Amino acid sequence: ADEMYLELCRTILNEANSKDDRTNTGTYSIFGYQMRFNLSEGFPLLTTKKVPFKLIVSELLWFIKGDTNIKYLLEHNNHIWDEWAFEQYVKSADYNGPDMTNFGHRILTDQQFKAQYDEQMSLFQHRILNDDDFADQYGDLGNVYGKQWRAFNGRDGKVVDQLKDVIESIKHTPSSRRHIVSAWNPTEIDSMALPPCHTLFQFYVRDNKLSLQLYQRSADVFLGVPFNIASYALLLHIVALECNLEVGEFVHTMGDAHIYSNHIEQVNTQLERNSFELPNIKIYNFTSFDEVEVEDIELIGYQSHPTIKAPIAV
Ligand code: THF
Repeated sequence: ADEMYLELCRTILNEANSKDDRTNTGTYSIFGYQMRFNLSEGFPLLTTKKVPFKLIVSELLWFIKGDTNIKYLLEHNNHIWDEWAFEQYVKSADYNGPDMTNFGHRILTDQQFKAQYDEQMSLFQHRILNDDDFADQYGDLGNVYGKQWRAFNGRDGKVVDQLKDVIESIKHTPSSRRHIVSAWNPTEIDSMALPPCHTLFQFYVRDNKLSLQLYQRSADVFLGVPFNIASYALLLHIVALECNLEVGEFVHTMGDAHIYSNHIEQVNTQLERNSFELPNIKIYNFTSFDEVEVEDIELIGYQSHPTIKAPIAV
């Protein structure tokens, strides 16, 4: 798995041109790329840096439950979506602390501001966890993945549980070419904290094996992609278990695949490392795809190089 990923990094470093982006961080970007992971060879969690698997699990289970409020993530010590909820809060009339405009950039260069930000963020997290009304109002990211997967709003008030429906269709018409879940709802893009990066996925069944392909419109190769690979591989395991199928391949197709200019050093560090053997996963007490809990998922035999820290672009 690492080889596939490191090859993507090398390709971007060798071929990409610099490109401006929404976050004003600057990226090296290519358009159109595909990786394939055969899940029978092991679970594709990168070993050339430590990837926090627990965070991937709680984020995926949060999507599967149809939840869009970061409260669940905070209860699981998962902070990967905090900035997007915080951004909505500090832009609202209810926020009256120090000015947080452009916090994503300012925390990188201004120590004094970073201290103010940390304090405000910690107050914010505390309130999300302890004040239900506040959490309802400011913990919610809008109509993001969980909403689209489980309750996609369609024509004439029709609400579609795409994930449940696709599982039914895999069970009843495995050979179908319509096993699709779309997180991209054009009528609701303006009501999301961030339009979905993982736009659409499709399942495929052959020889009793279930495969999944993801189309990701925008791929943050250093921080996001290692999460995304493991997350969809885990989703494939869960759906395969639900449908009584073996796991096949995870195919990862990307649109704008980019390395942020402030991640280049980190990528070079990772490129110098040799991979370890892949871990495996086990899912215990399985009853139904949407009743899996964090404790039911075990990662076995994960050996990795150390973490490589990098700032997230907001
Ligand atoms: N925004 C950007 N710029 N990149 C993304 O990958 C991204 N995501 C989600 C939403 N917006 C995004 C959030 N996913 C980390 C990993 C995934 C994220 C957000 C943050 C991250 O910082 N990972 C660290 C560890 C973090 C920790 O330990 O708390 C790492 O080293 O892997 C696209 O899915």
